[in-house]
Amino acid sequence: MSVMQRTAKNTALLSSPEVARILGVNVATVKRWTDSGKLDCVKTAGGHRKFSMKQIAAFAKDNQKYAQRLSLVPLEDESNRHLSQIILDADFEALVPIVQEKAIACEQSEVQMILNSAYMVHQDLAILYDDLITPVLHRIGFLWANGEITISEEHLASQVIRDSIVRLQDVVNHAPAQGKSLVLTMSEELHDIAAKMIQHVLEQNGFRVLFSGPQTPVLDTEKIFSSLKPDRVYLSSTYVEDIDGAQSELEELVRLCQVHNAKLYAGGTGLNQLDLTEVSEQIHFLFSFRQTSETCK
Ligand code: B12
Repeated sequence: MSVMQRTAKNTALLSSPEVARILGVNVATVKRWTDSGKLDCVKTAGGHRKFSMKQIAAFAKDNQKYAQRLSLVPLEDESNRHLSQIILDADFEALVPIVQEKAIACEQSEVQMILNSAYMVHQDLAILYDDLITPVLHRIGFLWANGEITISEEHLASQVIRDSIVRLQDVVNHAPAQGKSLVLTMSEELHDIAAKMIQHVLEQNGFRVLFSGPQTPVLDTEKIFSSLKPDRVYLSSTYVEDIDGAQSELEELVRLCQVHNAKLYAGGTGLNQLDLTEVSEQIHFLFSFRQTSETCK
């Protein structure tokens, strides 16, 4: 199985032969480097050397000669060599159009491989979500609004992205669990990708998350508050059609959070449609996934 398939399959740890291929050396060299401490590895109970992408990235940083030929994706052609390099360089500006094209072409395993590799090298979901996934989704929305892709292409592409970020969770290192957060949208909301990303950022930071997903009937959540007792609530709102209905739901959420002593965070463009004057004191507004990550500190 190729490195690409393995990274796309969320196999977080690579074997010595795979690392040898990525670094362009033979297996004996990899073994020698690990024995001398030049290349970090973890050893399995059976004594086999295993490597995370982060360990390989650390090696590449200290050994520029090998960084030049580092290949996270198969080396067969020049475009893959380029892709490998921009992932390592965290060149998100260059990555965005590539991921967007692959999502529209429904190349799920390639999108997955890029996300997994980028995460394994950089280890920060909030950055990936702010600088890669959000711009990709915005571009997909723009192409649809401009009539350059059909609504069904937009559906397929956004589901490729959604699946990829969900599967990425298998390679994410989670801090030990603390606290309990409820992540929700309001009852008319079909957009749940931002909410998913909030869930992931919280989990990476060690929060246990109750994710109620799209179309949560907020007026019906009192029982959830009393039985599951979340200590934080994150509301994501992207699109509001029934303004009065959404306003009532927001006000009810503010009330429930006060009664049940839970902190309320909210973000998303849908909030721009609502009157926040009466409730702004009770809500912590968030504008990025980096900020969401900060709420965990
Ligand atoms: C994918 C998508 C869909 C998918 C959703 C799939 C899913 N499972 O989520 C489907 C196909 C279902 C869909 C349906 C619709 N969609 Co749509 N969709 C999109 C698209 C392409 C991406 C949305 C997304 O996830 N963006 C990524 C998130 C992260 O970005 P964001 O929403 O801008 O959020 C940012 C902030 O708001 C913040 N944020 C959001 N929530 C929160 C919460 C917290 C706590 C924090 C910290 C931050 C935060 O995070 C982002 C940071 O940059 C956008 C295009 C776009 N510009 O985003 C259109 C878009 C949102 N959709 C739009 C529309 C009009 C619709 C439909 C009405 C279409 C229709 N006629 O049926 C329906 C509405 C359904 C409904 N009732 O909700 C419009 C909304 C315009 C508006 N604001 O009024 C957009 C902008 C497209 C456009 N260019 O016109 N859509």
